[in-house]
Amino acid sequence: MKLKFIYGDIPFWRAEVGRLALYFGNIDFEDIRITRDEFSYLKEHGKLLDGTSIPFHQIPCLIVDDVSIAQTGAIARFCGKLSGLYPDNDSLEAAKIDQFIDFVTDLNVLFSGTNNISDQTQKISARKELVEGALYRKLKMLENCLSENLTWAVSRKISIADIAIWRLIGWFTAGVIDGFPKDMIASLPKLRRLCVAVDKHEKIQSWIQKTYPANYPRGNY
Ligand SMILES: N[C@@H](CCC(=O)N[C@@H](CS)C(=O)NCC(=O)O)C(=O)O
Repeated sequence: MKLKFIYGDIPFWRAEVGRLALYFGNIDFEDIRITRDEFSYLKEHGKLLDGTSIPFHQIPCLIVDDVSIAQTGAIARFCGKLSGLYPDNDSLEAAKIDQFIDFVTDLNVLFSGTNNISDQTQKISARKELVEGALYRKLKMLENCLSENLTWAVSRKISIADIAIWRLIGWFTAGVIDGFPKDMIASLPKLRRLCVAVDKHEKIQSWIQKTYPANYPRGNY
């Protein structure tokens, strides 16, 4: 099976959850990082310049032989099944993981609402309100869903849920989003512990060395 993973040249959670799942399983894939111009083209045409289909005109997209698969969650599950970071015969365990992936999407969508505010002062104030209100409320829910006795979100072993949570929280707390403070999860110890554990994992560290720019701001846990 030939795999091509298509996304931009940034370690955004939507891409990292799939790329890292493949890397964890030592599964060969072509890590295609498109340019801004190529992104504009695919948004308009639903394909790459070489004709590769991009179903919903969005990335990430995974090409499996000649079949194009879209949607972050679908790709993450597919890659996770190949690598053992997602079960292929335990529906309950799978659903437990799915709920976290979907929750990470919800958090992302909550943030995205502030992106359309063109006035910078209004944007920052909307984000501050979000961080202190709806977003923090959601983060506390996430904290409450984590167990005292487990390092990882779902079981005694790392899954695609942990990778998705780690990268989204890493982005939120890296100090790269205007209006988002670096100490956003300071009072959420289980979430911090999970993020630190993912960040320290040897496979994650090796991927970071291999693909992240030096001193890339990964977040504050
Ligand atoms: N529902 C999609 C959303 C993906 C998404 O919004 N991707 C962004 C890049 S991070 C994109 O392609 N935006 C272009 C657009 O929506 O036109 C998923 O889960 O993968």
